[in-house]
Amino acid sequence: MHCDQCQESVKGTGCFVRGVCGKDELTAKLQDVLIYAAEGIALCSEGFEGKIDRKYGQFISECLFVTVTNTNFDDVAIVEQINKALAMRDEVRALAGTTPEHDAASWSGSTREEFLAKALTCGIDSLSEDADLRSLKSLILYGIKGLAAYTDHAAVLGYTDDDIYTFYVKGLSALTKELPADELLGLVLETGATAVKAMALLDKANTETYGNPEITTVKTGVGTRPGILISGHDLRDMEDLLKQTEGTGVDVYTHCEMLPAHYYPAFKKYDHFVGNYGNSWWAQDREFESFNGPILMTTNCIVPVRESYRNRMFTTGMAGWPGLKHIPARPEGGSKDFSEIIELAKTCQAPTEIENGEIVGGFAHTQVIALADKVVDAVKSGAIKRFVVMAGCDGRHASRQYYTDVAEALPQDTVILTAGCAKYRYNKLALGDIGGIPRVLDAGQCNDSYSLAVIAMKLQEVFGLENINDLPISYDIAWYEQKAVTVLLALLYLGVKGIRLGPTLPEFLTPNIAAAIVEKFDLKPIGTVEADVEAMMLGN
Ligand code: SF4
Ligand code: SF3
Repeated sequence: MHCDQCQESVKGTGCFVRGVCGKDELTAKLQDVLIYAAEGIALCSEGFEGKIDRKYGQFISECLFVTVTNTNFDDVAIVEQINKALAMRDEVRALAGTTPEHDAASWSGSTREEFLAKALTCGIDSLSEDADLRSLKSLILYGIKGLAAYTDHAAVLGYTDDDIYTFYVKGLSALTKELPADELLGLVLETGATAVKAMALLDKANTETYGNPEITTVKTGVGTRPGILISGHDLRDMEDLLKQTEGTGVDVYTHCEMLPAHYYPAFKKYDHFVGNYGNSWWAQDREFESFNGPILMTTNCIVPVRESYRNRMFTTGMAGWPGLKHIPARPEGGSKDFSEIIELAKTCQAPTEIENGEIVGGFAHTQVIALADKVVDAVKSGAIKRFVVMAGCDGRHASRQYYTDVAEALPQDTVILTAGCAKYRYNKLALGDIGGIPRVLDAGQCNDSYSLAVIAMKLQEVFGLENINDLPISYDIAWYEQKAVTVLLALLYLGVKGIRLGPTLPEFLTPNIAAAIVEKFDLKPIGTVEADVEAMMLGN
């Protein structure tokens, strides 16, 4: 195996023997083959000038999502997905009536062993013999993986954008071709453009389905009834679970990236939707243990499952862990069936309390724009000197203490705009408010980073500025998995310059490619807390 797609990859090399995330060699290889099978569908779709049928586009979203860090570790499920992908590829090829030259369009296999043998020739090292070209292709692939996850969430709610599927064809088939660096760089930017489309689509899907997020206070303590803990990013699963638990005597709690579900008007009517339990994904093993009741993982991030809660943990959608019960997809027009989880919850003890406080959030673009007058007045009067966007992912490394320290070190006249699980590094600190505006404005999940871009564009309009970089906004982004790569590419595409990225720059960027991106976009690695806070306050 060779995997370097996340921030926690083994330094200097990527993961070769076993992932730091817990992904073993066989799973990693099967995931490579699944990507290769998706590339085959893309290649065969070129015959239709990229106008891929939605059925295939949506299926590619799912294949890519399966391979996002910490989503699916279940070899049986991945083998099944590869077989489906090969069948789809053959279907598309037959419709096109021609077979592209590349092996991805024609190889065959059906067993786990055949797929593992295939993996020897189709991992990330096969993308190119040239390290810089391979680096650019990796950036495109990881960007597409992240946007595929967002596109899948939107599709679950019935929202699609054919341009995104058309880009899958272009972007994924490009990975199988020898292309010059400038063409690949163009595709990197196109990935950013498509990332914006995917996030805008998901924003529309979420807000039209569940309403616009509103300022909300979420409790972090527990009640006396048994509970179900739901994690990941899938709001439709949240809806199904809340409906099915109503009147059962079972409470529902969010974990990690599901916290923002509390901000949506559609979910506020449920009295048994009581609060958020715990912190960001990497602390889940301890928190799932003390939760006492069933846990439902709707997407990433799963960490290696402990025996103590294995028999009360479930996956659904693209998520998977070997041996865990997987709740099947919802039938056309119907709902998923969570009755087994609910019955199990009734037999469990109430959660053990690990904290008892509050988190305030719900500052997606509509809510912030509703406060625009107040915000603009505060900027004009000097009460707010600067906004610092600290969105992105959280992770295990101690070096991420940097983000807590920056949040604490920023002057009182700054406001932090956040989204994604990165927020857990500072969203429980008592950072106060500025004339009633909290100093941490949480827009929601990682995909809601789109909201932060919308807010920036709105402020640019209100202040009559020509350039988005003239706003008093600094960007200090944390990344971990591929959705954060997508968010970063989206921000770069929107013209945002001077972003700080940490805790380290991606391993998959070679020095040459990193230097090219740094020069073009003024992207910078994080430095010390003191130096970065000082520089940001000076607009650097
Ligand atoms: Fe390593 Fe990250 Fe890949 Fe897991 S996802 S194998 S930690 S690079
Ligand atoms: Fe977090 Fe996994 Fe990326 Fe959605 S839950 S942001 S890391």
